Order: sequence, then C-alpha cells, then structure tokens
Amino acid sequence: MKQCVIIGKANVGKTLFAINFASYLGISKLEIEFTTPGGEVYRRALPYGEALEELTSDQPHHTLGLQSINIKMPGFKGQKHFALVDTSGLTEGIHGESLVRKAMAQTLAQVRHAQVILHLIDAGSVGKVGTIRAMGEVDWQVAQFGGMRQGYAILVNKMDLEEARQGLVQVRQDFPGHLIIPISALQRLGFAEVKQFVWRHL
Ligand SMILES: Nc1nc2c(ncn2[C@@H]2O[C@H](COP(=O)(O)OP(=O)(O)OP(=O)(O)O)[C@@H](O)[C@H]2O)c(=O)[nH]1
Ligand SMILES: [Mg+2]
Repeated sequence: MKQCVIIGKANVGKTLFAINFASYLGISKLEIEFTTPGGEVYRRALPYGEALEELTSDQPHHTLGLQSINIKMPGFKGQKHFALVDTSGLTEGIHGESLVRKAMAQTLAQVRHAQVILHLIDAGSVGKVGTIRAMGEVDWQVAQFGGMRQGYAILVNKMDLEEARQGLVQVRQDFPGHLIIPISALQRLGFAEVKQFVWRHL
C-alpha cells in the first residue's frame, strides 16, 4: 500500500496531526496498526477521544514505534487508499535511551518507503530561536533528504499560537525552495491544502 509518512522532531504535533487529519478525512473510529521498534505488530481500534487522550502528550517521545492508519481518501475523482504513518520523534545527536535510538532508526527506515513525506516543524518553538542551526540539524537533514523527492512538504504546525507567526517567517527563510504549508493540528487549519498535496502525490 502507498504510504504517507509523518516525520519530525519530538513533540512537534505529529500524532495530534495524524489523528485529526484522519478524522478530517472521515475516519471516526481509528483502526491503528502499531509496530514497536523491535518489529512486533499489533492492531487496536480506538475511538477519536481515546486516541487523543492516550496517544498524544506534552512530553516528548510519547510515540515509540510506528502507528499506521488505513485511509480511503475521498476526492474529486473517486478515492485513494493509503496508510497514514505516524512515527517516533527525532532528536539532535545520539539519545541516551536505547529504545528511543531504536525508534528513531525505525522512523528513518520507514521514510525511504514513503510516496509522501510530511515533515512537521513546531512554529511555536522556532520563534524562540534565531537560526537554522539553533532550530536544529535534524530538520535541516530531513529537508535535504526530502528535497530530492517529489512528495515532500514541510508542515509548519501550531499556527494557532501567537508566537508561531515569527516561526513561520523563520522557516520560510531557512528552507527556501520547499513547499511550506502552515497548519494547526489542533484547530485543523491548513488541512484542505495538505489533503490536496497528498492527493496529488499518491
Ligand atoms: N497549540 C497547539 N498545540 C499543539 C498542536 N499540535 C500539537 N500540539 C500539542 O503539542 C504536544 C505534542 O503533540 P504530539 O502530537 O503528542 O507530538 P508528537 O510530535 O507526536 O510527539 P512525539 O510522539 O513525542 O514525537 C501536545 O501537548 C499537543 O496537544 C497545535 O497545532 N497547536
Ligand atoms: Mg507522537
């Protein structure tokens, strides 16, 4: 099956985006396939509210493993079937916990199979720093890799926050030449544009 993989640093809103985007595309009960960093696979069905409660957190590295949701996306001409894959957050440097390191390796391996890569950046935190270096080497490297591919977009998240506006300006300066879509995973802003992008590249 074709894959749309959500990637980015820890705590940028990948899981909230995955759940709310699936809901936006008409999925009310989420059938999620979990793959642990060790490769164990299991499935769970979660109602929307429970998924939010259980799978998102303000603490980084809440997601450890892959969480894949099968989506039939309705569109202009029929529908397209794909897996929306939420991944573990990336960090700068080598993380102290081996499970987090393993989960990061799993994330990077998964990206290679993707038709679409949605790279989330937290605009709220970018606003607090000045430069790409301060924002992080990881985002830079993901963009370098993604830039060589067709279905790559940067989603600048948390645009509902006041400080995010400056963050968006900064991301636009630091990542020229990439498609950049401002979104709020929380308020579902920018989702129509993301849907159009995903549709085009599947
Ligand atoms: N205000 C605001 N908060 C958001 C938004 N998206 C995510 N958050 C919050 O940011 C925190 C992290 O969200 P998650 O979706 O768990 O982040 P993640 O990228 O999956 O994090 P890891 O799984 O740890 O890598 C949570 O407290 C979310 O409620 C947004 O668009 N606006
Ligand atoms: Mg997560």
